[in-house]
Amino acid sequence: MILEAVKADITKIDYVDAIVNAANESLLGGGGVDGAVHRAAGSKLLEECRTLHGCPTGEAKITKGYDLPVGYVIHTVGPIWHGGSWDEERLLSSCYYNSLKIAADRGFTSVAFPSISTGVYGYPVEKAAKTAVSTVLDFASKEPGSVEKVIWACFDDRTLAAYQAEIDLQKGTI
Ligand code: AR6
Repeated sequence: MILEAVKADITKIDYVDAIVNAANESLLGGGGVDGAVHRAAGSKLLEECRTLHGCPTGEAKITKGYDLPVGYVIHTVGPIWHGGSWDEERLLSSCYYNSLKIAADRGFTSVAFPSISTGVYGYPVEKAAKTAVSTVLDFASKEPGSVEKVIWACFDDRTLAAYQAEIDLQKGTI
């Protein structure tokens, strides 16, 4: 498994099979990365999302990418941070695991994630990065040979530094 953190607008990434959207349970759009994904994909994305009837926190659903440079968007709903005692870590981990499961089932080999939950939803970025990287490595050990490359598209330097540090730390342990 190749893990990379890059500073990028995820809607511009054109070299993966799918990008992941940090959505809300309605799947009908919002601000942050969700707003950017819907703007870049065009109104057909919202039309398809309406047919999905929402998505519970921690789960994921797939749509086409429409006007995006990638073919597919995997929409997942991260937890809102309430201090850490409300199952946030397990739910964030589920977002990554379920998104990768969908990707693997479709035969995708590369996926780009945003920093799920660390914007409007308030999850501390260092904690989120730890859970994100460990879940991806756990997935790779359970489903070897499926998804080969995972990229985090980070919007700012602090987020990039957090994911880069976790990748360096956890890659050293396997
Ligand atoms: N590319 C990559 N990262 C981005 C982009 C982009 N174009 N735009 C923002 N980010 P957020 P959440 C970063 O708030 O915390 C929405 O309204 C951002 O700087 O997008 O999971 C949904 O509808 C931050 O580092 O997602 C939900 O209601 C990260 O993406 C809610 O926000 C996540 O920030 C979800 O909140």
